Amino acid sequence: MRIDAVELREVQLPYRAPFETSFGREDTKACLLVRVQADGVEGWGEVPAGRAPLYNEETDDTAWLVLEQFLIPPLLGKPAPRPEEFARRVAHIRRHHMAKAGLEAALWDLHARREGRSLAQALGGERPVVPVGVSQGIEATIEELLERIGGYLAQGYRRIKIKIKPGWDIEPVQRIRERFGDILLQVDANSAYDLDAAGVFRALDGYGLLLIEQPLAEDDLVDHAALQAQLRTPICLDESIVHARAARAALRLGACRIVNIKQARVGGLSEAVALHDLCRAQGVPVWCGGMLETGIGRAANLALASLPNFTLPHDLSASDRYFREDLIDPPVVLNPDGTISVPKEPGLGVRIVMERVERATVRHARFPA
Ligand code: OSB
Ligand code: MG
Repeated sequence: MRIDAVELREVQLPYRAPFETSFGREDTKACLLVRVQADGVEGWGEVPAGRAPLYNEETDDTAWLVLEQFLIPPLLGKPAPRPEEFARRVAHIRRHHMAKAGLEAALWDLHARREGRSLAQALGGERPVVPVGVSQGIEATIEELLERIGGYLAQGYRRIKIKIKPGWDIEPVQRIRERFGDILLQVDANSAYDLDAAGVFRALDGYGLLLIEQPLAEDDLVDHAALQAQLRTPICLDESIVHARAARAALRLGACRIVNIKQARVGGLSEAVALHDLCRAQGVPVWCGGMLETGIGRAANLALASLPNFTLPHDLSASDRYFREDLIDPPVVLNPDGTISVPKEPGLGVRIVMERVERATVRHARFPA
């Protein structure tokens, strides 16, 4: 299977509602789509970097540059490498994990489609459906927050995660508990605090949260360990876990008890599977995080979440939680029992609607062999 061309697109898709975290507020999804074409078969991947380097150091522009200059050229006209082999070949290029992950996902899709098996099967997934929740951003008022959460619970979501930041932490949690009782609830600070704020987390410790996600700086495992020692609630790391080795260090230090896995953050699905396996061997539960992906990136995340150690509810919601119109049809839907079904068709297993992709495209380039 010789690679004939790789296509890059930057797409923009309005969110149904603005999404605010401790690092910023956005009302439009911006990401790259990668399409690999080889012998009449194609594979798709998503690079969920976004416009500004706020979640990590990457942006759509940096990812475009690294893909165009370093990741795509060695592939053109050559046999399509197995995704694990691709990951080994680009390991010497430092960071740029999301750029690598998008191209690797396209190679997984390509090979799985050609073999007629689903991506979930190719990755070693076992679950036909996965439990999911909603990640709820910061709102202008607590009343609006409660109204949104009430809506999600009514739709059947069984776990709520709220974004927190200094000044928006204990009170929203307390009011959610008052209004909705014993629901599965967790918080995500996206690194907005330092250890001087340990008192906030000791207070949150009394609310029976499933976990506290990334309270402190991305590169500060030592302080996370100091904080975890003061809490009963498990700390879960997201931004800090940039590859499987980071998780090994975090677990050895006692910096977390749960790991959020995002294939884009760790540089690809191969590394994500390695991270899953490492956590499984140590008895550490994992769940699948999200980057508000379009249906294309979400299909890859769903396949990954079907692996056996993905036991906690995921940040994978139905298409209509994110967009009025997703790039795939049929859209991702929530099952009545609060799960989402893992695609079974070959590859990503979703139908990409090209006219919607074209309409969302703001930049396009095709790199032929
Ligand atoms: O920290 O998990 C995060 C979205 C953008 C950047 C960071 C994060 C998130 C989410 C979205 O929480 C979860 C989802 O995709 O549903
Ligand atoms: Mg997070």
